[in-house]
Amino acid sequence: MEKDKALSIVKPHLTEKRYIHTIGVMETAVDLAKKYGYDEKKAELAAIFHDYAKYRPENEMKSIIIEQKMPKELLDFHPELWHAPVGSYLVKTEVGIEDVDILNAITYHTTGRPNMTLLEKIIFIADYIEPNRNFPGVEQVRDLVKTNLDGAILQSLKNTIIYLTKKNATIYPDTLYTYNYFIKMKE
Ligand code: DGI
Ligand code: FE
Ligand code: FE
Ligand code: FE
Repeated sequence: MEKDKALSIVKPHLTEKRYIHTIGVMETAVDLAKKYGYDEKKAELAAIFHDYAKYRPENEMKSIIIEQKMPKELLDFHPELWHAPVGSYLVKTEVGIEDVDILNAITYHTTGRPNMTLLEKIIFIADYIEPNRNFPGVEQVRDLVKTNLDGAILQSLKNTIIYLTKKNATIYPDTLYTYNYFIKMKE
């Protein structure tokens, strides 16, 4: 699918701010695909659709998680996590994107997972560092990504885990598994 077509499909599903974020993720993902040697068009498409389900009503997402037999555990954690796997499902069923690499990059863009593919890594970190983001520590991650993609992901996970613990939020197991995976890789 062409970029302009994809953007016109996703736009009505997003707020203005989220659409600007999506453009930022798209441009960052294409840059990273160039840098780390991945299909730029696939990275572009995955980025455009990564937050497709961000504004779906919680009850709709919940039904999809149950009906599609996604991990039930999701329902015990914050609904903010649901838009990633549900988005992947809706991008397949509503938009007609069948590419499993793209669908997995959408599914895992919020928590990551151990053994991420290059595309999953690109979308995960592009979502974190795109130019409109201003989390504490994002500059350090932007620097790291220039030389060390895995190191940048690990740092972003550390920042997210610290942020969640400060809020007394629960941490989804995949987030911790992903963190553990990248820590062990350094050993
Ligand atoms: O959708 P975006 O805002 O672009 O970014 P995202 O899909 O990475 O989701 C970000 C939100 O999800 C952010 O507020 C942090 C939260 N999050 C990430 N990992 C976890 C988490 N929330 C909980 N409760 N547990 C997690 O493990
Ligand atoms: Fe998201
Ligand atoms: Fe993210
Ligand atoms: Fe996002």
